[in-house]
Amino acid sequence: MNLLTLFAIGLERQPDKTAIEFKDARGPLAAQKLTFAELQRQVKRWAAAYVRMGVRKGDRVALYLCNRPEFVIAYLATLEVGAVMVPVNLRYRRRELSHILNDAEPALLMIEDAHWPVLNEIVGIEVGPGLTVLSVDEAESWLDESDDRAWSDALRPLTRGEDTALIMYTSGTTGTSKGAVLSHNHVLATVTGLLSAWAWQADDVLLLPLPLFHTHGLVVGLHCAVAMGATVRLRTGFDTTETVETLSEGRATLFFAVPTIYTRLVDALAQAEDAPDFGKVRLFCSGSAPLPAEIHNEFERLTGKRILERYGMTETGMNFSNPYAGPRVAGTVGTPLPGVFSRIVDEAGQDLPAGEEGELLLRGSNVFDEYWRAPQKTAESFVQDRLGNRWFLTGDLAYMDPMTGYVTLLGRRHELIISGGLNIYPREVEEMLTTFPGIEEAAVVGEPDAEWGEAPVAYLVCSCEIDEADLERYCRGQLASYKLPRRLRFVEALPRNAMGKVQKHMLVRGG
Ligand code: MCA
Ligand code: AMP
Repeated sequence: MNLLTLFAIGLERQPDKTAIEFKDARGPLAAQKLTFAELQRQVKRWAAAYVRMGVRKGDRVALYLCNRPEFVIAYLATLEVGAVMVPVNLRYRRRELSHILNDAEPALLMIEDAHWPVLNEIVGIEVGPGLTVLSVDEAESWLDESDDRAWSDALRPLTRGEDTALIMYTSGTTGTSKGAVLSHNHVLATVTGLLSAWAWQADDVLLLPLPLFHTHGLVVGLHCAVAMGATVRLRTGFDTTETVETLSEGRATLFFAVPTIYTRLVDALAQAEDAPDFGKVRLFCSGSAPLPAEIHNEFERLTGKRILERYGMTETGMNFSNPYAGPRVAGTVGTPLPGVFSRIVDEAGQDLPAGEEGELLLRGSNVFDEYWRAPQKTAESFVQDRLGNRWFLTGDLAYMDPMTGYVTLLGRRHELIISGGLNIYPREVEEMLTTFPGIEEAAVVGEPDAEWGEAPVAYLVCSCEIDEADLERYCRGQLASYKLPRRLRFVEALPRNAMGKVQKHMLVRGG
């Protein structure tokens, strides 16, 4: 089986049903509706165009797109021709984009018109000239009339479960992001696990404001919906008012979000005159970062709905979930999803008894096999047990309740900062800061933040006075703006241990 054979079930069931209902949260894109049959027709057209342009099985097709129907079409067409989709975070700027394009070496990059300036700066300079770049805003100019009829199921190359479907870039501890290689089977494991664990139904309607370039929006949201033949109300981003309206009007049965979104909803609902009626929503899910117990309980008080918290990773898809029918415990991520095996081990890699804190290790058909072209990073990320099973070292510290088996995540072994569900690796920001004239050393740490969960703060050692406005302008040109330090602290020296290593724990305030 591959993802297309799973998606065909939804399509066969109800071709005339709306697959995607799209609305731009704040921008100029026109609202659209696509039935399953129309989606399939467009996918075939685009698949024919891809092949005409030389895309072959195993080639990478990168998507640098906001949430819009063309994202879904471009992705499914990629699978249709046996190619591999590489989603690129839309907030990424020149430096991050160049890295991914050089690393993944896509044959094709799909963009929007607004991205031509940055592409013109890098293609043929920082990125090889062999890359074909197409704007989805100009699709009618690069689609041929012949594409309407050129593609048929018979042309679809044989795609096995073990073939790669996605390469998803995840922030790297080394300062640059690395690509997690996910096969059809890996993604299928997560999707089929969630379809049963969360009781997905064909008449579900998912309100999805999360970006399709991350696992949460793409795999947990879009894939499950298409596989089930359910409708997605796709939004370009999160808007509090529109979300409350849609949910109160009973136009969604499912809502998936990150904790920052629930915090904003709680703030808005607490100020509203009337209690909202979210009666039609059968499931609110939260993931990607820890949901504060206070928000969990407050949301239930305001709406009568208990959020289901779950835990996943780009490398593994979804791993743990609170139960659909059963107690949803605030501050926990529940128990392993079907087919997921876990262990909690000490520093020496020895299994710990339930109730003790250690690193969480995972194994299962959802767990990726390797990072793209990075055998060393792959080797460092797995350990083998005596039976030869490979366990993925998640870097997440966890504790399992001995009575219930529910797992609580306690933090991360490494320095990762999670801001509003987005990962920030301090090393990447530090390396960029020290390229600014006058900054000699930089240390970036996460500090608690009421809205974002955590926010990056930079400690800087400088050889001259720094103009903060200049520095901000410089940083904005280099990195996605959510990674920019929220505060700068100028210090004489960074605290270091005898080995010369920066003692970051001495810098963290309020932790
Ligand atoms: C936006 N900004 C942020 C963040 N998001 N700053 C810090 N942290 C953030 N998360 C900044 C922008 O850079 C911009 O800065 C300003 O806020 C306004 O941008 P805007 O797009 O309007 O922001 P927003 O719409 O309010 O976005 C907040 C958000 C969004 C809705 C919470 O961040 C979001 O959708 N987060 C979810 C990401 C996600 O799906 N993560 C899942 C990863 P400036 O104005 O200075 O330019 S997958 C995963 O983690 C695993 C596998 C799992 O378990 O799911
Ligand atoms: P990513 O690297 O974007 O795939 O993010 C994966 C990381 O997000 C995990 O390793 C966890 O640290 C974190 N994460 C995901 N879901 C949760 C959750 N429900 N609670 C706490 N952390 C989470």
